[in-house]
Amino acid sequence: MTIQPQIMGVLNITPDSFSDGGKYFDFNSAIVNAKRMIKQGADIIDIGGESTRPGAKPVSTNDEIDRVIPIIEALHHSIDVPISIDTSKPEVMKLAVEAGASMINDVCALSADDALEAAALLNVNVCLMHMQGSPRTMQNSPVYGNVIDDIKQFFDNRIKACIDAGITEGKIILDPGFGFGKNLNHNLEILKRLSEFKSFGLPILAGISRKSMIGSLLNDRNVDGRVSGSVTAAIIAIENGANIVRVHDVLETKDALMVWQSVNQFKG
Ligand code: YH5
Repeated sequence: MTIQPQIMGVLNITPDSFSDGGKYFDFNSAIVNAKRMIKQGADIIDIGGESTRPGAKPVSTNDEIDRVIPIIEALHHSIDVPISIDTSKPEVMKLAVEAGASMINDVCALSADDALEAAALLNVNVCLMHMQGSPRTMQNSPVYGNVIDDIKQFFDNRIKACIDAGITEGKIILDPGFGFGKNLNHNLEILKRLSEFKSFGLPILAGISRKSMIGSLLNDRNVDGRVSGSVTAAIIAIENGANIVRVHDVLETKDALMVWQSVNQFKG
């Protein structure tokens, strides 16, 4: 029996504009937001302290730790859904899992020095995301031979690297990385052919929510106007085999998922 699709709610921890004394406000609003997403139907909370948007400034290891670890600790003691840590840094992975995270979500697919070894030792689920290039340069005219074949090749290489490092294959989740070194046509092809990544026999995660792909399809709509487009894309991803959708708008995605599931499970 395949398990039901899961909703991963995004919790970005970035400093607010009141930098002195702002930490307290940040902490409280993060906890409130996480609890709100769980009430709305989130099955996993993905906590990230570094923005991976094109052109975003890198965050130091210490700053990332200071942002995310207290929040993971507090949530671990007050919620019962799994916590995922969105990081590429092995030190952050280690402290996050010690604080209660049970999944590593790495947009660099454990390519940083010591990341494979850290993940193997921590023995938690790991999401391997495909990215072409680096966050700074990835959207400068990305080119593929064949986008699906290239991503499959990447998954094959990273799965092998994980297994060689001692990571249990059953703990791996694959993510084609929408918007990470992909133009609109690449993103559309990946969404349409998402089921082809099921050939690895591993769960698929899709993160499309609010991304510029949705903005482009809606006449360059701003981020706030991308909810319906994002929900539609999440349901298409699920229809095409995604096991986890990473979203900002949990309530709206959950509504759509419940309607989809009712039809899907109907035996007339
Ligand atoms: C992902 O796809 N994405 S961070 C640009 C936007 C909107 C949203 C306004 N972490 C993924 O969400 N982890 C991010 O334009 C991720 N898969 C996984 N596994 C980027 C993001 C975003 C970027």
